[in-house]
Amino acid sequence: MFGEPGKTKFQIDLRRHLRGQNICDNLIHLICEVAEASKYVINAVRTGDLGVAGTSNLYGEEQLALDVLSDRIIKKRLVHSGVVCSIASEEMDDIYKVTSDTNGFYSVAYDPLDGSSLVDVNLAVGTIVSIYAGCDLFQEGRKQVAALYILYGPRVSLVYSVGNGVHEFTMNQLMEFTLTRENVRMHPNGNIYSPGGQRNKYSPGVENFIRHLEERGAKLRYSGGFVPDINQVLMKGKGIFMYPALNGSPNGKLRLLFELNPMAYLVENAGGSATNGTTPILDLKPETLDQRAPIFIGSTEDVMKAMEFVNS
Ligand code: AFP
Repeated sequence: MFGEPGKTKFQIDLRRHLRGQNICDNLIHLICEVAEASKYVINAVRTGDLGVAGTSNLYGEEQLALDVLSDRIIKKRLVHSGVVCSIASEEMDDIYKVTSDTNGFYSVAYDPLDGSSLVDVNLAVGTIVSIYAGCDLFQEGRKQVAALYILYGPRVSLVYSVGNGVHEFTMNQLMEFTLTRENVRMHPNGNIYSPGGQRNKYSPGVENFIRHLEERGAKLRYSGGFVPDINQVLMKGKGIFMYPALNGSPNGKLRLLFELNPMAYLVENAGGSATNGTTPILDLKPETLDQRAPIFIGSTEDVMKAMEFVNS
């Protein structure tokens, strides 16, 4: 797709690749602005203060300084991008209205530093971004026009889709994102599983599903970070991540706007599936900012099998 003369795939930078996606310039600009902001988040993660910021977010969770700092970095970039009308962040209590101008503008829902509690034990964390056309952030996930994440691991990678395949970029020594995987595809089933939450709170159906996976020889792979755990399933092209309903938490833990919709959009665009156990994640109607849902996401046959067990 990008066999430019004299350029190998690995020299294709993010902006050049986006220009080949038949999307409007404002969306290209917005995605590149998020990529630029991630460079400042990286610096904060690598060198920032882990002290508690002293504030708490919508969910009553204490905000680490890094959460607050990362949120400030990304929000500032979005506000000044000139193409965003509404912003929602997992770290903000309400939607932030940038402008009432809606012509050609976008709405962005993001988790600035998902898994931030893992930074002080040096595990991978990430930024998750969901983009809609117009100013309504309560659209079904299937109406996203783009979704991306940046994974701050041993290497820094950026994975995006605008509905035309899923593509991975890796940051080089000049802090440029260059293409490393194009049109990532999921196999119909896999041999790894990521079981979120506490197993003693699983339903019998989920317990039986996990036993089925283990009898099939599947291996448990779970870091506690949504971005690295999903990235593993996506880049290996197989397997399933789940954060199911738990006894006492019927909607699980993960947030629909900031975590589930963008990851479901990416995995479906790679040929995988994502469901809450009965309905595709992307078809759920968001009603509130803090809405949560159970999730089974990854290889389609594994997700379908999970639904069989959960609904048996
Ligand atoms: P934090 O952002 O509070 O660290 O939570 C991370 C997360 O939302 C998501 O990244 C993980 O998949 C999930 O929580 C892990 O939750 P458990 O620790 O309950 O398995």
